[in-house]
Amino acid sequence: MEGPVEAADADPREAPGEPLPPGQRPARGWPTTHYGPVPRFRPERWRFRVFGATADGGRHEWDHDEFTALPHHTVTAGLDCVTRFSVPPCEWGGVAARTLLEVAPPAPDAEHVMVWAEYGYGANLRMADFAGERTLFATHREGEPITVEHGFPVRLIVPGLYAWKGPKWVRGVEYMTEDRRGFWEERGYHNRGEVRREQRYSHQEDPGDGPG
Ligand SMILES: Nc1nc2c(c(=O)[nH]1)N[C@H]1C(S)=C(S)[C@@H](COP(=O)(O)O)O[C@H]1N2
Ligand SMILES: [Mo]
Repeated sequence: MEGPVEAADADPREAPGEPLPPGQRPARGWPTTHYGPVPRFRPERWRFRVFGATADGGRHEWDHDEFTALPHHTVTAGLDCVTRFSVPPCEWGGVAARTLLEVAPPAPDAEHVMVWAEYGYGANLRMADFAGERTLFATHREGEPITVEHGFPVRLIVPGLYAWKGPKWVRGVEYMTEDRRGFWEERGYHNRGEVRREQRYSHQEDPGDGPG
């Protein structure tokens, strides 16, 4: 049975020193974890795109100056890798997913999104998780621009979900009327990935958790 859709942002770790989520251990420093090479940022070519099931059927596009001029929000959150290390909470700054939903509204039946990064990496999210008030397209960490290894110019932070749900080097968001698995979700990770519930692997999915 599909339960009521609640955002995963009830992450208790809003402050440093909170206990780690179940099954996690502290990371040493801040490791760099990703599949494939680190992309080069070309500001003149870079665009952030919102497309798919938009309210007006069109697509929205921002260059780097336009994207970074969108309203700035901060969120305190850690990173929880499904391979069991956790990076303690820190302050992220950037563009709230809710801001994007306001300036580029989705069609009413768009209940899922795919967040696309360089090289075709994508992570699918429920619209309810994407629209959580702490979901952030981070450009800054502790007031400094994030480094290229950690996702410059833009990475997604989704408090409460495992960190693979937060692509680094984001290039766009696709609003979807039907769910589709992203890069790691196709390779055995859980379609939802909620940290509190240790939703690590696809074999743990209940009916309704994934597109099948
Ligand atoms: N584009 C892209 N984003 C990605 C990944 C990736 O392979 N490609 N890996 C994810 C995983 S599994 C983790 S744990 C975090 C790690 O972020 P960090 O390197 O900043 O610690 O990035 C996530 N974002
Ligand atoms: Mo990860």
